[in-house]
Amino acid sequence: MSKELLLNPTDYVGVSFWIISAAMVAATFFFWVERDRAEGKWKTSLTVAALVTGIAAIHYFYMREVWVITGDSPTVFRYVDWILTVPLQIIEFYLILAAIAVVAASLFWRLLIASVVMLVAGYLGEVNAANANFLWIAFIIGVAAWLYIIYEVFAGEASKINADKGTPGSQRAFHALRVIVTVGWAIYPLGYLYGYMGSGDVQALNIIYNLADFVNKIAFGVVIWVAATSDDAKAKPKKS
Ligand SMILES: *C/C=C(C)/C=C/C=C(C)/C=C/C1=C(C)CCCC1(C)C
Repeated sequence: MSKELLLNPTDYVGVSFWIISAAMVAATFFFWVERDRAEGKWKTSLTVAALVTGIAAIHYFYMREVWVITGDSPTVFRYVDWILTVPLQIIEFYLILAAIAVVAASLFWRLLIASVVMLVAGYLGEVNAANANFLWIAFIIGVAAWLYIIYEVFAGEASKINADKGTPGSQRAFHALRVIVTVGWAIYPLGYLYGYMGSGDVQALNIIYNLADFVNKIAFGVVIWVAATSDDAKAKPKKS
């Protein structure tokens, strides 16, 4: 990779950092303004959606610069972004449940700890990528933590609360968020596998992670926005 000071228009990875920076800023503005249209407790959910894309926008500016100047993966900035935004998304899940029922704080902590384990394992794997054994062990630990989160939202306490007490709006949001955590989040471990164990291609790794962030941060917020601004968001939750 040649060293550059300005974004080269033929550097498609660099351009993807740039376009996603703009999309993150635009999404932040959108969620922020649309907050006015949401009812009661949904307002906080839209605020958190805006925080996620806002934090990501700042990291994307930096990541683009690291990429353009060094030609290397901006691994540190990427994981600093994830360690801030993934827990915020866990808070989103929890807020949706808490809007409809009394939810044990321990559920929140279990999801939070699992997400931190997933990211710390992934980070250690990536910064020690020269060690193939370590790369695999980190991957397996990361995937195990991710599967635990999936279990919790499909079969555990979180899913039961939602099935029993949710309003149609909150249930739709919860279903869509489950799809994001399962299908959307799956892009990340696939990127890790392909980028380190498959092609060893730093460009592919960054394109895949960038695409994943675009989907998982912006679509995640849009799902919340749909629920927050739909008419039945105004409906009262069922009494248990
Ligand atoms: C906004 C950023 C998000 C939603 C980041 C999510 C990241 C993941 C779901 C990462 C998952 C990984 C594994 C499941 C295995 C180990 C490697 C990781 C960290 C890429």
